[in-house]
Amino acid sequence: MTPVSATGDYDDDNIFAKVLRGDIPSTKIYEDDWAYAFPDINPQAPTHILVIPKGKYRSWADFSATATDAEIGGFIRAVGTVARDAGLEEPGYRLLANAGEDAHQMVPHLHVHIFGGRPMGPMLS
Ligand code: DGP
Repeated sequence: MTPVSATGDYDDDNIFAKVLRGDIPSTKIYEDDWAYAFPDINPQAPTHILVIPKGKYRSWADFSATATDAEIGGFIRAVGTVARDAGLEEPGYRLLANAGEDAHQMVPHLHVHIFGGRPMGPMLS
């Protein structure tokens, strides 16, 4: 796979759209009206969870510009709930959302990574 742009039309055939539709199997960790969470297929930490909004957003750019306050609030609340429910509050965890090619966004559906279960080290590499 190659990195994707954070802008442009939403692609209904992206991998996470298929996960949301159930066309690609995933293990549900959390779901509510706004968000769905499942394990990353290529974990980079003992706990590595992806949280995605149910709406059709490529990245934070169009999410922040076009989503309703209820969607944004619901999604952010879901991210915190998933981290808390996973028992990551102590000793801590990292949230990451890649947007666009420089950030190496691979899937053009907004997603937040939750990493936990090991010391993360410096932020950027
Ligand atoms: P990013 O580089 O931020 O776009 O991360 C995309 C992540 O998505 C990457 O860590 C691997 C994960 N991923 C890709 N395809 C699948 C899939 O089919 N199932 C799951 N669970 N994760 C996937």
